[in-house]
Amino acid sequence: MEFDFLRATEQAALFSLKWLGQGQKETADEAACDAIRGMFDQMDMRGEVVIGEGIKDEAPGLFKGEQVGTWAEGAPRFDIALDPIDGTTNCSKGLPNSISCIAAAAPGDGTDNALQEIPAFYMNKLAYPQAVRKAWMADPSLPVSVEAPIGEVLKTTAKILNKDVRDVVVVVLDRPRNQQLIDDIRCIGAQLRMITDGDITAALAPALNTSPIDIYVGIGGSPEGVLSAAALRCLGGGMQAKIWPRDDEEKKSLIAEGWGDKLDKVYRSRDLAKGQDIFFAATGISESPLLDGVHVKGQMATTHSVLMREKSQTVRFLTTHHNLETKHIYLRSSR
Ligand code: FBP
Repeated sequence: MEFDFLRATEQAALFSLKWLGQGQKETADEAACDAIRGMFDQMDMRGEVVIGEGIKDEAPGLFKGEQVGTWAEGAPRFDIALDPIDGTTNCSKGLPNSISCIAAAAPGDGTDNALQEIPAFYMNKLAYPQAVRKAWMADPSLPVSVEAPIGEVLKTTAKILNKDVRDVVVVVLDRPRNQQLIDDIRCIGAQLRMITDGDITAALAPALNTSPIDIYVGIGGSPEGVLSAAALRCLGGGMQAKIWPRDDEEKKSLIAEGWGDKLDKVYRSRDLAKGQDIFFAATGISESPLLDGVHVKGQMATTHSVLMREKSQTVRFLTTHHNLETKHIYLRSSR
């Protein structure tokens, strides 16, 4: 079953590729959605989208509440979070850092969703490597917290990783709302790498042995936060996140919807991705710190993907060669 989630992100990457660099982000997103839906239609599961698209920019998408899979009797139940393209702007400009990704988690016996829906646009996030998570779990008084001053977080991280603060590499989404954070990181002398879009790969990077990035911090999309949390649970890294209302209007509407008592809550990865049997699959569209992009030569396309499972913490990186003359991409639109 988990390989079918990977096939879905592969299909999305392949089918949206013709839009890479073409300046039409909605069309690219639509293509990726069509390919994911098409693959879901083939899958014997009872899936429900709990985190879909559309909330941030009214993108065409797979929406919350949509039932996917065959829903055959006895088929496994999954709550699904997905981002058919994270980094749609990057994809439309042909810039690095666009991926297609899906997280799936089997709900437990309780009534709660296995993947936590967050009705706010943004969360303030802090993602860190396994060593930092373990040190913090052993001593929760350490200032490894999305609420702690960033200087303290970076000094503590440096100590745990046995580095100087100036060698700690921090990624932040380049947005005015993150400016104070950016100034503080510069002031403390850590290495700053800003990204224009696509903060799922940035949040996963600290937990990858292959990446020079130690910390991802700052305010980015909430759905992306839940997807990152699911993957970090598979990778053994950690994340904390707090709802960040954009303005008073959003704050009021969150309170009116009954989220008032959650505005001060610090969500850990296991609060955002709390199901049993969590999978995370992603395929690169353009190259990123997590995955290389799709390469095409004549009729052959090569995709680079990752498939992870929380239960065993097995992380598979897959390079797949597709013969475009014989490959069938299942699409919902041509069902
Ligand atoms: P999209 O691909 O949906 O456009 O998201 C890109 C992204 O950069 C996310 O990775 C990030 O979490 C979010 O947008 C930040 O939101 P905003 O662009 O509104 O600051």
